[in-house]
Amino acid sequence: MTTDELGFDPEELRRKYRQERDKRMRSDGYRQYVDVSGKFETYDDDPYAEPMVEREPLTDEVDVVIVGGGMSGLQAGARLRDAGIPRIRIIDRAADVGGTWYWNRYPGIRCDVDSYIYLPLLEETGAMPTEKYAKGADILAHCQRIARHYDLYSDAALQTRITSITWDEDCLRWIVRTDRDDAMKARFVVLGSGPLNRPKLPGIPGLDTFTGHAFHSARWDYAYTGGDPDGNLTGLRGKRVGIIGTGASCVQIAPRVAEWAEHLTVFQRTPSAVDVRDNRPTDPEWVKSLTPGWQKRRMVNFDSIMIGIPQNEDLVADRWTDVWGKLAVWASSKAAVVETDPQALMQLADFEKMEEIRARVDSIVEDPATAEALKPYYNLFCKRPLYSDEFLQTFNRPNVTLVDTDGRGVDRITETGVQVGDDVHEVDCLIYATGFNVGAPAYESGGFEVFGRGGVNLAKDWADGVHSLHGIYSNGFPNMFVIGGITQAAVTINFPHILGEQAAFVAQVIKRCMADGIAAMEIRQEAEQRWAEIMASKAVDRGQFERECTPGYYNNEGLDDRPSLFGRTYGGGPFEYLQICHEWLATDFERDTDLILD
Ligand code: N01
Repeated sequence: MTTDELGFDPEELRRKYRQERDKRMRSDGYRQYVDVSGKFETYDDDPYAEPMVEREPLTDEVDVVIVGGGMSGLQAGARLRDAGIPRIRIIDRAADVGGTWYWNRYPGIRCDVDSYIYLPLLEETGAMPTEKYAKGADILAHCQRIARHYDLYSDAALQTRITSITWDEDCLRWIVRTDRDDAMKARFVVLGSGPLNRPKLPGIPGLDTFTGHAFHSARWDYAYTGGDPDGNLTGLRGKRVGIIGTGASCVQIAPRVAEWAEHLTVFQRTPSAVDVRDNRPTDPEWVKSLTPGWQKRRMVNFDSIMIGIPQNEDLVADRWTDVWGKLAVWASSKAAVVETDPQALMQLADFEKMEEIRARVDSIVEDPATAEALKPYYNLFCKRPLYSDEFLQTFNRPNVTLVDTDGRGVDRITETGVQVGDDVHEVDCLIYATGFNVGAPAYESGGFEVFGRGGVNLAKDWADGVHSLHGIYSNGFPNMFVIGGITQAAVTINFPHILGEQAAFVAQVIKRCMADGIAAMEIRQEAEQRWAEIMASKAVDRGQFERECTPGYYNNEGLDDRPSLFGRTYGGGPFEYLQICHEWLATDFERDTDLILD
């Protein structure tokens, strides 16, 4: 097809994408970021908690300790309750359950996945979100609802930071130690601390010299800004505010801050792809039409479309599924007549989609230079696609400035502001919307150590790569299960769906062990070896795609030789993965495990 017929020049776009990527490549990769520890540990303080409730150290024994009260831990708790397990203890350093939705309470926060599939256990708890894209506060409330419904609060240990989890070979129990001097015993441990747990700061020179007020977006300081997640940020009146980072968090924060700050400056390294959100209230007629099992069907329908399995109906019908619909249209279009290579066809469809997103910037942002700077030049799935009907509009306000760093990032933080090139932009308040150490294993993001059989340290044991069966069970660590570990498991855009399925598998295993008097179950090395071979045979070569991408956490910041975030997952997709897990439990559990009876 000609450039005129396509409406864009693929070669010119390819050249431009590479040029933009090359500007952003840096030799330090992930090392450019700083953890919220040491001299930056106050960035990790909990701004939401009431004063800590004193309690005696726990030295009792429970059936299961669940590490983390987020979407993994809550679903594990729910499924374990369904399985009739009596003593379940969720441990979380937060003062409540909710995980990512406990910590992230910034103004404007919402989920950008359809709430009717994102919020788990809706039918079980009799809940229904009020909007297609739920507010963060509503998701947190739903997490609390799950905890109440399944009685997960009564034995929970909140505001409790685990320091170590050690397998005691004499009593065949895990000993869980915490910063509250607890030394409790647990027959089983479920690690579910989530991949978006640990905030990261940019390693910008002068980070520690700023004398104004600064915080990370995942620890919003309402004591300073006033207001709540709906806005009303009266504390920002008369203040000059800077936001560093233009990912999913900033896209939601900036419109609210702009309403209250005297001036907002947004510092951008790479523009996000921001598509239409089109949020709407839940239709009561649609709710009446639902029949039992509707949520699971909707989840499966969404995930199917997202991995290219044709469906008669698109139940979610949003911008996520629209992209894949578009690819299908392309596959049957006249472009397909001249271009039969599916990857080349996909690339053309991606170019078209991104042209649409760039045209949207022009149609909204009035200042041409600002509009140009806000246009993303990379393939759609190089970074997480975003959805907002307010973010781009924010740059038309007189009190908002975009400082585009042309891919370099901010040069320096000074005592009073942010330096880009020769200009210092003075600010009173600086908000780091710079994301998380995505995909860090539970022990790393949770800041504790795990010692398995023979005192083996999990961090050292996995230093050269995770060894597991299904990303859930690991040799050397009996009675321990990982939920949401990503590596060697499957992922979907609707992440809670996979977490829920993994939770159900783990609950089945624990139920079986308890019913059959199995004191310890440990996966055999041969089983891990077999899984590693299956993983290798199913590996999808994302190398070419990811090398062409602008750097980010999806592609190890563009340079690492380690497998990327998605490169570490099961390549056959979520449905194959779930079927394998099911079949393994039904047929191969005994072959693949060493069991010690009570
Ligand atoms: O973080 P991010 P986030 N100078 O890592 C920039 C989920 N989530 O908190 O792109 C200047 O996406 C960095 O620039 P660049 C979701 O999975 C979901 O926004 O690396 N800027 C980038 O713009 C999401 O993906 C929801 O060039 C610097 C930003 O910081 C994940 O959480 C809402 C810089 C970090 O963006 C994380 O999102 C919120 C520097 N030196 C979050 N260093 C919803 O469901 C880094 N940056 C809606």
